[in-house]
Amino acid sequence: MDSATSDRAALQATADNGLKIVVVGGFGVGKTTMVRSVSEIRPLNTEETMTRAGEAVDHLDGVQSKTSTTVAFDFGRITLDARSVLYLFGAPGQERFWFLWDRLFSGTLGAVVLVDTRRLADSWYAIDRLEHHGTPFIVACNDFGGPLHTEQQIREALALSDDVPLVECDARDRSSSKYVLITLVEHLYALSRRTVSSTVSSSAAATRPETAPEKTPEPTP
Ligand SMILES: Nc1nc2c(ncn2[C@@H]2O[C@H](COP(=O)(O)OP(=O)(O)OP(=O)(O)O)[C@@H](O)[C@H]2O)c(=O)[nH]1
Ligand SMILES: [Mg+2]
Repeated sequence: MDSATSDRAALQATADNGLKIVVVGGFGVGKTTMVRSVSEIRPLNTEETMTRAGEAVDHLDGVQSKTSTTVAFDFGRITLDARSVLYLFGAPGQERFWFLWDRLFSGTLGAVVLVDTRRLADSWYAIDRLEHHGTPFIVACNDFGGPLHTEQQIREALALSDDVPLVECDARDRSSSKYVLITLVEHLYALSRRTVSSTVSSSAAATRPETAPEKTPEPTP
């Protein structure tokens, strides 16, 4: 098991605002790769070699070349500013580890659902769990050179509503992975602004008098 602690940028003492983000999705869609490419510290990975013993339970369709898999989670970190830090958790993708997801989602601000467009159905469960938890998410299609689908086809296949951002990325590329995280943070910001404005307008409606003030009669000429 490859585990490592930070060997680079130390966390500033002023960083007191930790924001938890989860990267989730089906088996082998590139979750560990994304956490690795974007983390400013050497990430903690829990990768284990895949053996023949797992052949009966692991679904290797489309990912036959995979030799290792995440057995717990990946962990990385990105400093946003002097006070705010993103903690990035990569979920394990194999079905036999899905029981860990619900714990991993606890306290999560938002999630990235990574998708391999050759295996769209493998992402359904992740979306289902996030919706169940009410965790906001965006969807990022990782570039495996899969079949070209239109945005509309992907939205239909994943039953995504129009307000869920859908982007393309290459998880191996740091700037591409950063772009995905920025899209998620912007989405969370937009959602929080929407919540604040709807709270303000509903409390304004609650304090408004129920009956309109009586009209003063028009003076007769
Ligand atoms: N072509 C291509 N390969 C990628 C990309 N991202 C990841 N890979 C490769 O896909 C394989 C699986 O990547 P991982 O990051 O281990 O996938 P994972 O989702 O963490 O896998 P599990 O934790 O086992 O579910 C690795 O060999 C990566 O090098 C990408 O954007 N394009
Ligand atoms: Mg992994």
